[in-house]
Amino acid sequence: MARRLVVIGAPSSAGSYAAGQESAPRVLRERGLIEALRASGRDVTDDGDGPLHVWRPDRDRPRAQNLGEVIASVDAVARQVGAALDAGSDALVIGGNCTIALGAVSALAERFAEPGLLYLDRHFDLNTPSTTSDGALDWMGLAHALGLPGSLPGLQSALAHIPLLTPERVHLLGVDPDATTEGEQRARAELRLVWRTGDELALHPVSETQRALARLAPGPLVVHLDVDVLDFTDAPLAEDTGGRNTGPSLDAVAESLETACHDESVRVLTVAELNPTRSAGDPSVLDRFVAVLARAFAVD
Ligand SMILES: [Mn+2]
Repeated sequence: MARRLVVIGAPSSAGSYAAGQESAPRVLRERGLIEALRASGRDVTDDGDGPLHVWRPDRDRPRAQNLGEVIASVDAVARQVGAALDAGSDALVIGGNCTIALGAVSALAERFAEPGLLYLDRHFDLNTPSTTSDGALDWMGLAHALGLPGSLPGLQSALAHIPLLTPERVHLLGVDPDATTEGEQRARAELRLVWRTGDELALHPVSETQRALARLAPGPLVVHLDVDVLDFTDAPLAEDTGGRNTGPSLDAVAESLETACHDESVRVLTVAELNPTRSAGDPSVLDRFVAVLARAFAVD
């Protein structure tokens, strides 16, 4: 029998370049997310939202903007996911920024010995305030999970362990190797991270996902989707508009998510960096995305 599913909103764009992602939980609910998940056969509880934070420039801390708000969002996700796990449920977390993955893995790490993370993202998210000047914490999450030099102690102290993850417990899919900083390139080589490109994910969404699940077995696992992994022309959902005509289609990512979420080891799916203003001219993509999430969790 399928486990129950708890839906959690993390309406924060504190770690972003600008406002927008904080409205994703509200907009997806308005487009029928909860009803679609129920229609797919799951016993769904909507646990509501964590703290609302709208991005604003942080002139006091320009290279780690809105750190306190980012930590509060990570904390709230960890608490809400933890409660879902304690009730024997799976969780779907709608962000928000990519840092929500830290909260989800942290909740698993408080309860299980060796959680893992399957990370679908155009980026490595291995930055720290010393490797990028933009100050957006939403692409510094994996650096903090892995405990890279330059990590912020305040953000790390919100995690169940330091480091939260070892490189062996992480698998990245959909990366654009050109969309990295020099610091990320050094870190990924030193850590020997296992990663596949967006082209590889586009061509082989099922087998690449199966390979990742086999490598990370037995879990339990968080699957993280930054919607910037998608070809922006096919599915204009992401804050980052750079992925035009590159990366997997929404159909390909749907196959990957369906494969992952039907695996017993996967307990949490986190969805991040969805900025609803990006699809204002093509709002049907939001309905397509809701359908993809429902298909991912559908009971066979
Ligand atoms: Mn990204």
